[in-house]
Amino acid sequence: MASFEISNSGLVSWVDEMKRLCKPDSVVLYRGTKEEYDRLADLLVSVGTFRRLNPQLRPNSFLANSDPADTARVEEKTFICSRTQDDAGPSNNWVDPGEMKSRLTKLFDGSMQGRTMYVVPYLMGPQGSPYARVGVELTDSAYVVLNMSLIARTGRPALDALEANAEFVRCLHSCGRSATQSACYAKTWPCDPERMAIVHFPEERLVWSYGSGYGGNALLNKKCFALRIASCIARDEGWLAEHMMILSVTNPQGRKKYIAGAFPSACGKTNLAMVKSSLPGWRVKTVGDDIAWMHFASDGRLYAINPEAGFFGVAPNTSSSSNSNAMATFTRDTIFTNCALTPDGDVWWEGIGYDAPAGTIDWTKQCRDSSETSSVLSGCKKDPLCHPNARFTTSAAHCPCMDEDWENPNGVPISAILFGGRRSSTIPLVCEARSWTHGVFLGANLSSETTAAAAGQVGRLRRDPFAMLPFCGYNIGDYFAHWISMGSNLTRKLPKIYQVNWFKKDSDGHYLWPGYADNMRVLKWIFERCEGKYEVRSTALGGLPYPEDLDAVGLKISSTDLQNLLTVNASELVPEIDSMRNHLNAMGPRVPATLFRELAAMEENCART
Ligand code: GTP
Ligand code: SPV
Ligand code: MN
Repeated sequence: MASFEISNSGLVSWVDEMKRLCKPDSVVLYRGTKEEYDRLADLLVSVGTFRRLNPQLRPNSFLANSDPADTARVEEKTFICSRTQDDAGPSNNWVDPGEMKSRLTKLFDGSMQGRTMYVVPYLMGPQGSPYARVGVELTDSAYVVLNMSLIARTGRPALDALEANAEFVRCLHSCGRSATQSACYAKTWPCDPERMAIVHFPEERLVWSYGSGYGGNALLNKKCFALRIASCIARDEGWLAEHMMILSVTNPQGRKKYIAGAFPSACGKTNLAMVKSSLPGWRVKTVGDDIAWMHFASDGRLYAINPEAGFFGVAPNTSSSSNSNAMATFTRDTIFTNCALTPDGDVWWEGIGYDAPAGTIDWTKQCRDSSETSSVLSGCKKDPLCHPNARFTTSAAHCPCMDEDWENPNGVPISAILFGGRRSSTIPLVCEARSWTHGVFLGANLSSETTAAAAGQVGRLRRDPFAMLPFCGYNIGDYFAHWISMGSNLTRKLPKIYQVNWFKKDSDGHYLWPGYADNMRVLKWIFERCEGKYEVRSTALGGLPYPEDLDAVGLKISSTDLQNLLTVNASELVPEIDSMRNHLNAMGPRVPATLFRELAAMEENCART
């Protein structure tokens, strides 16, 4: 370790200990330089994990195709091993930390043999921000190193902080090794699907992840640190670590407001954060697309930083018409995972806006033997060519719509908070909470039809409180109480809270709302509500816009459909209330009584209308 020239004694001894456990062939410090990035990318090309895309079409970009058994977060294999089961709460898998350590020690023992252990220091948050935090990931995956290098601030800023003996979150990751994995995938995408375990020890600010090389299972800075561990730190220190995008809206007069929004995985955060306004004179810019760390400052306002430095975004359905800013961001220097490959060496996915050229190879065909060389023609095969959770990994530096203040060390002041999910019925396009506590009630009951971002069934309705069900690192009842307490200081200027739903469907199963650029119309109404404009129509769910107040100029939608979007139907609310009650009960005895009072009030309101 002396060759690392790092004096942080905690880091030196931890790396030594983990090296003795995992037994890598060598240990390499990643300093975040372009030379190291290029060298590792070349290495991944040489072993077949990466395919270099056509440099004329997509300079310095790569396609990786994962083992089909390792394509998304594995929630059943994710654990919060706090000292007591009560502290993990009813929404998390829990095993006694001592027992889990001894189980995992067996898996990590020698797991890096024949591989390099990379030491990746990174900073979460803008350089110089008092709210930024340091993490170090030890990983045997060069793919992980390169992804982290695009989405986090690796190298210098973190090394400087470590030299100054900063505290850091320890993240250990190994792809592991499965006896049953096919030889070709074992070479290009090592993993151990049968024994995957993504494990958090919150009191120790420690993460151990074994057996998966994909996304949030392996890029431990993201969900593991910035949400699960950070939510525990935030509870202890009085701030919020949230699964939220952050954007700015500027009106035609040049006034700007910042809005944060929690939507479950693959429910529209990236698209909203980068949205191109459909309304003349209105402009949206991006601060972050997935995670917000928020604190109340001395002026009483809530400020947010984006702890990340890039995007790990959903590829399918990203097109020049749905998200041209994302398309412009990943024109170069990007890692694509589980997309299809065109014959001219570019990526393709369903919903990219044009047909797959003849000879396009689907995401599973990357690793093949001589008998399996078939290329797939668009339309000849039922299965999608691109995996539904295929992703692009790219740096915010290339994004054309970043807000001027996205790296402001103090963060940006939040005027409104949105909660949204995929609900084909019941939930209107937008609805305003009556108070902070009512907003917390709406957040605590947030629900969505499940998506491909997590392994398991897609399209099943589930409650996903604050879009944090898979990411809250402690007892969810305590988390609700923490949110309520954040709003109980009367000197604070609290953001307004809204529930939104871009996904309501008509009886034929078509989306009622065009979404994407037209979501600007909802942002405009919210922006102007924050300035005291308009009245709301009071319903059992909250305050709805009067249809004439929602800017519909140029909107191609019938007045019946608009009416449908801006209505809450009492007959739908009755089962909704039952489902909310079941959910709050299932979240255990630590759910604050206030939330049950909100539920009772809603039930009364519903009975009256
Ligand atoms: P994570 O990265 O998993 O946290 O997802 P996310 O919340 O950032 O979701 P993202 O913006 O990537 O969107 C996921 C999927 O929803 C994509 O296929 C989008 O095209 C689709 N989507 C996003 N916004 C809208 C919308 O307004 N309407 C409709 N119909 N689909 C949308
Ligand atoms: C999510 O699932 O919410 C993501 C992708 O943002 S992952 O990083 O894999 O968790
Ligand atoms: Mn996410």
